[in-house]
Amino acid sequence: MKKLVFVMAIISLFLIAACAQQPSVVQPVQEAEGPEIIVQSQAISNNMVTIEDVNIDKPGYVVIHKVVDNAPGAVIGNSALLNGEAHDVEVKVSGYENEEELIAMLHYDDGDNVYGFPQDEDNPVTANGQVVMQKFSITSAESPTSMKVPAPGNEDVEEMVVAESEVVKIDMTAKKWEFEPGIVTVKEGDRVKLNIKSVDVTHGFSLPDFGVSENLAPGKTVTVEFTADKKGTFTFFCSVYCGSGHRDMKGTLVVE
Ligand SMILES: [Cu+2]
Repeated sequence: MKKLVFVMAIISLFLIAACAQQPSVVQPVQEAEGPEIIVQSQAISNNMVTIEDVNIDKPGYVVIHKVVDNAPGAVIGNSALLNGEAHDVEVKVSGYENEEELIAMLHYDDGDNVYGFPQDEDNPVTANGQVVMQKFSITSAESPTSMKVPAPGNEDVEEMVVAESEVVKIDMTAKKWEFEPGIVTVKEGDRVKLNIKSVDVTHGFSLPDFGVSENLAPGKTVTVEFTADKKGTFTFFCSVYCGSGHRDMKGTLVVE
């Protein structure tokens, strides 16, 4: 009899253990629509591109690329996204032209809340094996960044634009013998962060009007920071001899 009680006790213990290990009820995962991005070709002003619809399954970014050889090229702007859907997301861009084709692409944030790729692992979002991106065009712009000239007698507008200063992060590539983008447009008062990567040999990045001079070792991303505290058009250039085209390796910073 004692033995039977003992056996029963053991069996109950097993039963209790089995119950305890039963996984808590798993909710069927809501079948979310996959990540997507919808953007129309558009006329833009104030350097703002509007993305009609986005859907992303983790926090990330909508990133605007230039189109180079029919593929995504340099990044000219990004905006952070929360997990989920969003509509009419505005992205500040710099260095585009009228009629230019651009690509809007989704990237995930790697957890540091700062966009960077590939030096930061904010990788493109893929769905069904494809990068989630869409090409669109700037149909016309009131004031393309690369050609903006302050209109005389339009000071009010200029001042309103200047009021919204912020940190502007721009990814730039240095290679024989150009900087991409070659024209960077910011607003007076902006804190500018340039993430510059040389993709071939050692170059330099010199912007003497803002006291900036850095060496760019190949394959490394160097961040250059300055405050655009004066309006005007300034030249930046390669300061490390890099071959026959070195003297022409320059670009323009426009501070509006
Ligand atoms: Cu050079």
